Amino acid sequence: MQEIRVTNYPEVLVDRPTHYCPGCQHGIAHRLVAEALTDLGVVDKTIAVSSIGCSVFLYNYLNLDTVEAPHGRAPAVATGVKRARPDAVVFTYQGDGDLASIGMAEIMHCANRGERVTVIFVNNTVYGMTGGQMAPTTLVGQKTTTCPGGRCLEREGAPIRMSEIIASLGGTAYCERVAVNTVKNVLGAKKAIRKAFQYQLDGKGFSFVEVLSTCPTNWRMTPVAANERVASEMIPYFPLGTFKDIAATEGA
Ligand SMILES: Cc1ncc(C[n+]2csc(CCOP(=O)(O)OP(=O)(O)O)c2C)c(N)n1
Ligand code: SF4
Repeated sequence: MQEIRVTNYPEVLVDRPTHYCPGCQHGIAHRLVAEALTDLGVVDKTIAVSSIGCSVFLYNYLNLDTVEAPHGRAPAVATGVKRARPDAVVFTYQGDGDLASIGMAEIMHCANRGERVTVIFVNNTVYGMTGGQMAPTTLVGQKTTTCPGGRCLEREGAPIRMSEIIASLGGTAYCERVAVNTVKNVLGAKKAIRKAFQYQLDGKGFSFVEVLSTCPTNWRMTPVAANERVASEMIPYFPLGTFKDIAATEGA
């Protein structure tokens, strides 16, 4: 079989085989982060904080100084890194199990304090790495290994919409939810990620981008069907858009 090599990628993105499953969109999110940092010319002063989940190996794909945080604690680790190195561009990269479950307290307080860090939140509605258990973001009726009959509203409550919560906190400067299921949405996601880093560089406050993402393996779907599910099931419940932009409210 002929090997297909992609060559027009930013230097900070490492040329190596991926461990992500076919159709997983973590790779697209990695590339968009790499492009945004490259466009802004801040690769050399960026420190990533990777979390626990399928993206635990973020440092294998992005040639950046990286700190590995315990499960859910990336916003607390990023707080320490940024306060120790205020000139660095600091970001966390977290899944929905990591950020919205075990790490719920850390993300809330980090945003509320207005830490000058950026959070890339990859929401695929399951715990991917550990075998597809129910996450706080699992949709009502969605079958997972811990709710094989589907998430039940009465029993497990409604899926948590993190962007809406983060936008309500005083320290948040910018909060947007994006998807990478179409070319148009990928371009929108790139713009949002770049803007989030720009706000950090401008010292505006905490910036947060939620990326709706697929997990074909644990959704038990083909990559194509999983991509279609983003539009048919995820976006109706997790609407795309800007939930807070301090520049808009300041008239800047
Ligand atoms: C303290 C602790 N509890 C539980 C785990 C097991 N664990 C590893 S990854 C993970 C869930 C990750 O899911 P998510 O954050 O949604 O990321 P994804 O794998 O879907 O990208 C869990 C529960 C752990 N590593 N450490
Ligand atoms: S298990 Fe899901 S989130 Fe993890 S690499 Fe595979 S598709 Fe991606």
